Amino acid sequence: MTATLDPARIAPLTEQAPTTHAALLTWIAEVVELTRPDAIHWCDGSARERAELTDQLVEAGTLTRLDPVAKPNSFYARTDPDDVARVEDRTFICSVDEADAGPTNHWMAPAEMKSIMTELYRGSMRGRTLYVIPFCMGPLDADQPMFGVELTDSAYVAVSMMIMTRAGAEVLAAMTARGDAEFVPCLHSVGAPLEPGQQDVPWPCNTTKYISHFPEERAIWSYGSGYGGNSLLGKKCYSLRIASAIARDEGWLAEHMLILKLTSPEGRSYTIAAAFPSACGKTNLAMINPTLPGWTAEMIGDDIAWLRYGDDGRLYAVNPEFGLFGVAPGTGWQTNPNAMRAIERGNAIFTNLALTDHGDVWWEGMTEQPPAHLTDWRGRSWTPERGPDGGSPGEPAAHPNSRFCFPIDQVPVLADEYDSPQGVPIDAILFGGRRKDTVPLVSQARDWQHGVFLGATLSSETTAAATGAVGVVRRDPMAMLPFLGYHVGDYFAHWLELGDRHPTAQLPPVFYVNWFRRDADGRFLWPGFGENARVLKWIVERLEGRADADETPIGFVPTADAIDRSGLDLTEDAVAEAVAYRPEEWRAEVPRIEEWFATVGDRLPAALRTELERLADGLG
Ligand code: GTP
Ligand code: SPV
Ligand code: MN
Repeated sequence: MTATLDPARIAPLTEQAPTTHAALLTWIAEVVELTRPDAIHWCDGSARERAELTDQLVEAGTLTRLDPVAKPNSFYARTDPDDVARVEDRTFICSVDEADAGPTNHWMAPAEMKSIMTELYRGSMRGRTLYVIPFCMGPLDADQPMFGVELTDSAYVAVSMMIMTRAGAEVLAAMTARGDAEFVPCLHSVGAPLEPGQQDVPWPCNTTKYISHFPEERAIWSYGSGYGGNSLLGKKCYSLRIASAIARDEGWLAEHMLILKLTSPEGRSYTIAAAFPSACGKTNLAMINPTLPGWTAEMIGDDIAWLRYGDDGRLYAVNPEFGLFGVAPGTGWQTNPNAMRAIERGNAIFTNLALTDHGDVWWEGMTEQPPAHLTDWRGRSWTPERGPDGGSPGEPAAHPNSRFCFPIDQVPVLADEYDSPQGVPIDAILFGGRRKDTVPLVSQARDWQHGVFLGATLSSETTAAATGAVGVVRRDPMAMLPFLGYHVGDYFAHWLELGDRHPTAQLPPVFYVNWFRRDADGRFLWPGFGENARVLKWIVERLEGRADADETPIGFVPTADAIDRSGLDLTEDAVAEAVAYRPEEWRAEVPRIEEWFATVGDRLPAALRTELERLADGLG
């Protein structure tokens, strides 16, 4: 429902609102007063609404409709070239006390941030429509549904949030029915007001960007960017940064993890939660098409997991999201056929890919050979030989952080439990990173404390998922470095003490994987993707107490013959290279871990220092 606003009078807003939720109406009135939109639209989440909004976005030049036969009901968006990824240097945790944001977050005092952003928001929605998006992270029939409301002046954000979250009229009704339920207010503006008669640009945004979180207040203010994690505020901002602060207070975990259900040829099922940094393989593992006969894999989540205790003392995982916002490059019929099938079903929004001459999309890795001609992600004519007009020959046609976005129920291997309000009990936790060397294909922690140490010292090369340099090794604790809502040392303590939060706690075994180790010529030592099922098989055999391993100072490492090579064109020596534990590499790693722990400072739990000493002693 859209209503035009008289800027001098807020009353029509509340009179026409499809809710009586008092706190929500008060907040919206304040935002309208401040940002001065021309109209307000209450998102109901209907198919008709999606058609209206996508039509408008096509008209505005933000979206291009793709060929309806190849990609039904699907659209393509090209962003401003300066708005292509999360902006970690513009992301702030505005805790009351600076010390609570910790050494890994940018901080500003809440009052100071609010005064700066209030001035930015003043009149920032002029000439635009304010979209009200009531949403729920996780199932609506949970004991405690996790509500949020995003107010945004971007229709692209509105249609994307409708895919990524449970959102619309049903959520609003549930909020009202629960006696004006509490919700996380999420304010977003692209920061590009329009003067009367001013022509809009296809991708409005602002060079000034702030992605701000108020963890005590449980509120989010975002300004200046229309891109993914910066603007779809239910995702990283709510479900990780704010939720991690809630989880600490309530005794659970909000993690950057995929959730995967695996069934062995004997019919035994196991559920795995795995934390890898951005663009390090979560979506691909979540949708794995196992190459080992008899194994099946089903997806529950591909990016975020909320882990809470069940009555039995096990950790149960819920995927708070309702859609996928996945890295496109590298996704093809060979690597991720399940994603390709999901995309073929349509209803997708693609961002920063290349366009074919037939109104379809293409990206590096989709097919071995690119089409003879494309329009690249910046709208330039592109050929495989010359690259883009005005650019250089090697330049990719799709941006390395280009993304597909589609509803979760289009995943052909979706597990029935994906929508379960109780979640699914977790049998193993995996950590993983992108390392050329040092870290073996797979290893197993000795116990929970050692597992927390592996997570706390996780390292990975930076990727295009965030702005800044790519390929630089950094510590990315539990793959949460950019997503922690509080002090990293307190977060480690929370993980270590998790077992004390339930009388019969049964914490799962922890493993550490690295699909990205390379040989001297820079080639991957391990084929990855569907072949990762062989590593999962070893993990399952460890859970069942059946697989061989060597005990080393970094934990249990498989013997080369413990990894199933049947049907794989790889020698045992090659597998030995991939799984090798090399003490000299780890000796070089110890001072890097020491340096990282020094950064964490005096809130580093002593148990982690003990684990580091144990590693150093073991290495001799
Ligand atoms: P975010 O959505 O940013 O959190 O990323 P993600 O962790 O879901 O990563 P994703 O699965 O999208 O993979 C990122 C990139 O790594 C893609 O280009 C993949 O093709 C590539 N990749 C994923 N799994 C493997 C693997 O097993 N081996 C190799 N070599 N590459 C992989
Ligand atoms: C990530 O960067 O980890 C993502 C993409 O999953 S974004 O939604 O932009 O955060
Ligand atoms: Mn992610």
